[in-house]
Amino acid sequence: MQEALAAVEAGLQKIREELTEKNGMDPVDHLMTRIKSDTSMREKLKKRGLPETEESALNEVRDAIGLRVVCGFVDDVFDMAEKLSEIPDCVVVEKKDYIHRAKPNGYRSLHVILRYQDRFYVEIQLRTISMDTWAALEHHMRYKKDIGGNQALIATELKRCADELASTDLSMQTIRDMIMENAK
Ligand code: 0O2
Repeated sequence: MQEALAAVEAGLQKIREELTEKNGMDPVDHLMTRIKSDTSMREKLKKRGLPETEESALNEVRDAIGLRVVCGFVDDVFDMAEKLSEIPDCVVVEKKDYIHRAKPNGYRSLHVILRYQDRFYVEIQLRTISMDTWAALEHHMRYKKDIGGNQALIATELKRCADELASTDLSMQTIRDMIMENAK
């Protein structure tokens, strides 16, 4: 698994360098990687009613190896995603675009599943800094067991924040486009 993670990370760095060279700006703010812990994998298999075997962990769960690419701007997310098929030994097997079609709770991100050397699935989550901030805070709050109060109001407010951040992302993209246009 470490080999697959390292290969995909190297592929992403190469794409990042190419786009930096082309656009004169680094598309990536930061990149995070993780291999799912044994406990977390067992919990996921149990939740899905799957046997807790290596076979299930490798073939039924597709995020044992995960990378998160956090970009400054929405266009950077899609520019990076478009090039993922260029990573050696990898095939894109699935794309879930929760940016153009956000989840009902407001979650936005682009998820791409790669298959490395026909052996491992690798999940890449690509999103902007704003989307990442919202996801991190929402995830943190979701796991607060003692969350009380008006659940419906909390969900509505979280969704409103996600939509406002998405609107800000679009404005920031427009500002960058104007700056780039002027710089030509
Ligand atoms: P963790 O702890 O982050 O790994 P699957 O991943 O196959 O079980 P699904 O729902 O088809 O299931 O996958 P999807 O929609 O691509 O989501 C996978 C991952 O995206 C999640 O992994 C989260 O990391 C993230 N995600 C999806 N929806 C939300 C959301 O509403 N809020 C936040 N904060 N993150 C989300 P895990 O395994 O659920 O969790």
